[in-house]
Amino acid sequence: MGKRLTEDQQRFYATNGYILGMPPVFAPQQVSELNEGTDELMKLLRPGEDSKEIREWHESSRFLYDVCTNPVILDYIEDILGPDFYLWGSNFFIKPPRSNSTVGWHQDTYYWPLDPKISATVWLALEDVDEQNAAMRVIPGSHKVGLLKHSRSSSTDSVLTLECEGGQYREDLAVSLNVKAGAFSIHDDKLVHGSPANNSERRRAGLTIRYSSTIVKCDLSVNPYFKTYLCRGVDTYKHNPVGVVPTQKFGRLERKHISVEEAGVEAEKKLGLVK
Ligand SMILES: O=C(O)CCC(=O)C(=O)O
Repeated sequence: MGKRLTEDQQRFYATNGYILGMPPVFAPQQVSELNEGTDELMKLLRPGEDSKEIREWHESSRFLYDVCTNPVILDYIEDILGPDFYLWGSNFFIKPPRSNSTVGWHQDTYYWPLDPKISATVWLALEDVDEQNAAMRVIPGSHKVGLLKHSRSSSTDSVLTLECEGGQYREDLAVSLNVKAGAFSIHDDKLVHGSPANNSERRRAGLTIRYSSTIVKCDLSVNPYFKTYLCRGVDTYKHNPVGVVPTQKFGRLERKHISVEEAGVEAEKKLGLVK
């Protein structure tokens, strides 16, 4: 038994690469506050920007930093990543009602210049999310097949442009990660996942929070802005720059973090993802 996950749940995660069904970490009143806080962050967006631009703002907004370091969430991550891990990423995936926006099948690890591949993502629901309003879908066990070939998507509706090439995974096995407001799922960085368009009249919104074991090192030549926030344990490796905890409640982050998607094909080559 871990701090929060039973042995069966830990085994399920190891086998399938995801876990859900944990009790909500935020009660209804707190979910309202989460949504109000998210609205405050949205007010900081400039004309032409949308919620996708709110990326790594836990570095500039104490409100978001506190959500990302919620002790109950950290207990779950400790059960998965072990005693020493840091927070480094956060971003929103919001699909308004009747939105064509999709997320193509991908492995997070393809996007991240991180090594070794020992990271996990919390997908925290800001409202009830299910098949009707485009919950995230995952291919159970696909985290074990290794790094898959990705190519740049020509679909204009996909929020992410690097997508797994077809034929490498069993789409027919996909499972919908239905999550109640204030609850969350967790997925492995190598798991194949994506999400369809939101054809419902309900909004669909989630906050993703990314954590890595302290042994994980970022290639700063790809993302020079990478910052870590030790959540639990000790960082004996000291591989990465350490971030400063924000003091203002709501603030923009002017630095743009860079994933392999933005860094382009040169970074893909450098990281050995393509020849
Ligand atoms: O929310 C989604 O549709 C996709 C989220 C995602 O790709 C991720 O959490 O890595």
